[in-house]
Amino acid sequence: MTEKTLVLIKPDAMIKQLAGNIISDLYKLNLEMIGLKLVNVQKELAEAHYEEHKGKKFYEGLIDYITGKLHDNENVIAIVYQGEKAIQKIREFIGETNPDRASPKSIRGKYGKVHTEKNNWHETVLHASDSIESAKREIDLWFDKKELINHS
Ligand code: 3AN
Repeated sequence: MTEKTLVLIKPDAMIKQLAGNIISDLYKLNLEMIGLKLVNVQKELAEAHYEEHKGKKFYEGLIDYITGKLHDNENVIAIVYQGEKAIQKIREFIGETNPDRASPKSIRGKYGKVHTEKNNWHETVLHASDSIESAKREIDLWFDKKELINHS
């Protein structure tokens, strides 16, 4: 089934200048890129994006992370991909949420980090939607319809 999904190249990846390598690797999944932009992430957007985690012990750290407070860089690259099994393909590519458990071949296995000194905060390099429903909600949050190619 053709799906759309949202990918965010997070502040840690941006500060480490990994964006080019990551996009290059993503081409290998044979998906179509239908939207891309650099976003200066404000608190409102971060809170809306991570609303399901509100109240969890890592929530405040997560908001600080995605708004760039932890890396002194609040810009992320947001990309929408479309294609057969796009959600599953990209989730496999990025690896498990905990970088210490992620496959060494995955992006989180290669570049992610668990900060034991900061309450086990997970530096996870990329965000990718985990279901059709969350992809729809997240794409609507991060993009205007007219910013996507061939939107329907
Ligand atoms: P994923 O990004 O794999 O979809 P979510 O949605 O459960 O994972 O979590 C969103 C983000 O919250 C993760 N990318 C990670 O940065 C952070 N996170 C999730 N679980 C934990 C945890 N147990 N401890 C610290 N940070 C976490």
